[in-house]
Amino acid sequence: TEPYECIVVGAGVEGSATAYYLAKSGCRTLLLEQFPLPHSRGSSHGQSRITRKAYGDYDHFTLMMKEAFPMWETLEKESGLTIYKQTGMLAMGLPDHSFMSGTRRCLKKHNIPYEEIDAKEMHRKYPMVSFPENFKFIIDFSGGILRADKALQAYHSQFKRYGGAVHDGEPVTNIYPGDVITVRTTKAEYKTKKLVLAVGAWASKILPNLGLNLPLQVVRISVLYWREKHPGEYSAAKFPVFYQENGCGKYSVYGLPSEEYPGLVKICLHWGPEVDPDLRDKADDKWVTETMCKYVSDYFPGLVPMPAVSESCMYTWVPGENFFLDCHPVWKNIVIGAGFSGHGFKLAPVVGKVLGELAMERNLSYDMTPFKIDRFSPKHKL
Ligand code: PYC
Repeated sequence: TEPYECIVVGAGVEGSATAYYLAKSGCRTLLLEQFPLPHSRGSSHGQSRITRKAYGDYDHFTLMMKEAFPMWETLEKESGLTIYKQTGMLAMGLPDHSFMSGTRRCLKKHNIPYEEIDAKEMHRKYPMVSFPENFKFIIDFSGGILRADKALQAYHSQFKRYGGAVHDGEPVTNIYPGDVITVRTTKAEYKTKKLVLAVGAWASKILPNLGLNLPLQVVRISVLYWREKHPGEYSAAKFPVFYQENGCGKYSVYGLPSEEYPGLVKICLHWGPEVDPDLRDKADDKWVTETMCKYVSDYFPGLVPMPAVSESCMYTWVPGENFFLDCHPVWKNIVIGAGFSGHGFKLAPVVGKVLGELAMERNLSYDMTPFKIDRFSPKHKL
């Protein structure tokens, strides 16, 4: 049979967005996923993710988010599914904290509507939380919730509608690079002209086989849900999503209103123990729960300070939190998307577009300097 024009490995949100972009651009594409879909073993499962334009000092992510918002809207229209719910996004901290000053500067520079309030106004608007008096609060009005499960469903349905094929429950066992790449799985052998690897936490295991030893660290995230003492007090109608850089010492904290499970608010530490992605739930995360119990008890008087539900997820962390979006340094027809560092979901439409542009050798929509593979070690040993 004719080789595929492109194979995308990994049907998490980044791979699925890439496959969608490729199929929509007329490229004959196969999307391979190791687990039967849908599954909760990677980093794209669950029902909610934060979206926002506030991005500290990262101008390039704010610019990408300006395009991601209308792209999510297009996906909603195409699929008929509701993915985004606006709640606003609250950033809090000391006024001169780098995330606060960076966010203020960046939102102003890019003409993004926001409001900055002091503790008194904060207490008037959101009496259900109690942060220190010397804190400032920035509300990015664009912020809100992305319904993660609906987003994946929409990408898969639209990818298929544009002619793409999804083979799930089919792990890749070998990749043989060349002008035509051979991809062997547990079930078949495929030929393709272009390959996109968007394998999430498994990048740490797969990329070294292609000579790439990137600084990727996989951590387990405890996704914790806390019960409201008065049901509805932290509902999306009353309370926004929030992100507090360094909310717990060197670790950040984020949260979403009681929306996904009625009566339960999602508040999590933005870090966790290092894990092997195949042994995710073996990690000892007691310290994470203890840290978060104290945080919730200190700042959320309306929540029971013991988690009611605990789920798990993984981040694939890169120092500096810029992703890898680049071609393999030797085999240019292998495109890599990796290291989404716990903040990639909201950016998936743009990531998918850029990885698709790299695969199709199109002009790139963004300056890709921050995302280059060789930024850590220009000379890869291959
Ligand atoms: O990027 O806003 C974010 C985020 C929150 C939790 C994980 N990532």
